[in-house]
Amino acid sequence: VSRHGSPATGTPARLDVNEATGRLTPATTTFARRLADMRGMYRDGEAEARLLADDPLIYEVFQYDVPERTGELFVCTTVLQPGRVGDEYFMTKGHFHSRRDCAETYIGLQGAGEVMMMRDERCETVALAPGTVAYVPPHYAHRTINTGSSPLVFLAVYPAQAGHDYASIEQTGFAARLVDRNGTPTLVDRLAPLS
Ligand code: PAN
Ligand code: ZN
Repeated sequence: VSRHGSPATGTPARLDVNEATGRLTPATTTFARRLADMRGMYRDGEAEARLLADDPLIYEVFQYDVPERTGELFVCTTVLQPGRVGDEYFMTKGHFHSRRDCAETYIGLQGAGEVMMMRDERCETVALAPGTVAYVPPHYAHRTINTGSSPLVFLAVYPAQAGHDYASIEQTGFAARLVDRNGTPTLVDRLAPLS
């Protein structure tokens, strides 16, 4: 999936965000990730295999592209569906920025979830909901997790030169996972036994 489409011209623009659906207009790149696009990222392989029969939509991204040069900002929305693979909540793939010195902000619009951030194999989470902003500092890998029962919608703004390093996360994952333990989102080690 290509992360970037044709860049907008860099002229003043007004973007409309539909806070209910998460759709950003105009968006010059949109992409969706289904479970099959993130095989192996959830802990419970049997639950994953069962769900793959239907291959549910996990999330969609609507992005307004700008030239990828220093000083420009990408703006995009993400709509992350509610659900679980086994006891693990639906989540984004997650990534480091290729340019590790680039930060990001997430602005919550709908639903409830957590942003997991990791540096040097240590994970922490920050809650994301309407009216909150999660700040992702430089050097932190980041992934969003929907702990609610409706879509989690948020707006992201990040430097145009940031780039996305998915490979590091595909190889080793995050050091922690967010799982449902009797209805409570609980942070566990990535290798914690299945409940
Ligand atoms: C976000 C994410 C978006 C989808 O826009 O790209 O939520 O997650 P993945 O990129 O991990 O699939 C962002 O952090 N951009 O830099
Ligand atoms: Zn990012």
